[in-house]
Amino acid sequence: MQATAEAHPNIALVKYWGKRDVARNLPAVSSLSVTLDTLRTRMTVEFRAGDRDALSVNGQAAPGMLERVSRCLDSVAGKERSAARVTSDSNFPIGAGLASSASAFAALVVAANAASGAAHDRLALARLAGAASGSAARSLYGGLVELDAGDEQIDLVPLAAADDWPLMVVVAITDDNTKSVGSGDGMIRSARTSPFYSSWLAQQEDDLSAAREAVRNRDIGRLSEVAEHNCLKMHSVMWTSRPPIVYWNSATLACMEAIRGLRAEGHAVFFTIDAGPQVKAVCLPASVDAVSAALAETPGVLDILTTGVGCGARRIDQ
Ligand code: 2P0
Repeated sequence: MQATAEAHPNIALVKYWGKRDVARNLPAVSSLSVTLDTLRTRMTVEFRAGDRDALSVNGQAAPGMLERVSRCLDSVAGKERSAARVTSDSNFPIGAGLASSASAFAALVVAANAASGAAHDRLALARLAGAASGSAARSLYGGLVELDAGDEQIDLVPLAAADDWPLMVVVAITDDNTKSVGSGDGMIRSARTSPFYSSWLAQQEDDLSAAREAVRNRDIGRLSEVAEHNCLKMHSVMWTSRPPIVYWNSATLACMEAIRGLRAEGHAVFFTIDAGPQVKAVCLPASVDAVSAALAETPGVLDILTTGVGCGARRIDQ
């Protein structure tokens, strides 16, 4: 009745921003991501006697997140399940635009599936994780993966395994506080108020097909162009929402400049930025030392995390 799973966050290179069905948490657009390696969430789920679920995150009770976790447990183990004690531990800042909800819900569904004996397959678990947090569906898979928004339900398509293309990701932490606007609320606001939202939706398929082809050809130059453009479009939608959603700070911009400078020197590197002020630089292994050094000395950068490409969520206590 107890199981522990581990999952890694993923970073979208073609972003998910917008929901077509808020109640079912279905994305309005497909997306394409890379699963990280060094960053991880470990989640233990224990079903036991009692009438209340309990959640501890990094050693502290987390009642504010419990309802979402309980709903996700219901979806995996059924509403008639026993009460659960859930213990989550992440080795990176949570709620700061580093996709902590992706690794958390991916690990949660795998642990709950094993602890309850529910026997859902990986795709079914990805759909259940996605209902809790859209990006979490992608962390069920390793390497580079596409989330197809589908008609009725999402689909997940692995494009390259973790060791098929040894990309590196350098994360520049510019602020480790919790973000002011959560992604879910931000997406709903953007869909209602940004005049650019409809263009964002209309262009996504073109970006996806370009990125898919770049991955197929292991063409980092092409991936760089489409990923930076797609990221800036998503942030343009955020900035033009009412009230505006601005996740960047001055160090975010300084990191973007540093990455452009590295590229001008011949390094294969590009940036992407999510719902937070951190900058993720994606590069080839030959450039990782130069990228880490340049970002570490960029004004306003508090810390650097370096990671390769990781595997999908899995049980780790067997
Ligand atoms: C992404 N983000 O594709 C985009 C880019 C943030 C910016 O997916 O509302 O926390 O729980 O489905 O999964 C963050 O979204 O949102 C996200 P919900 P989630 O990675």
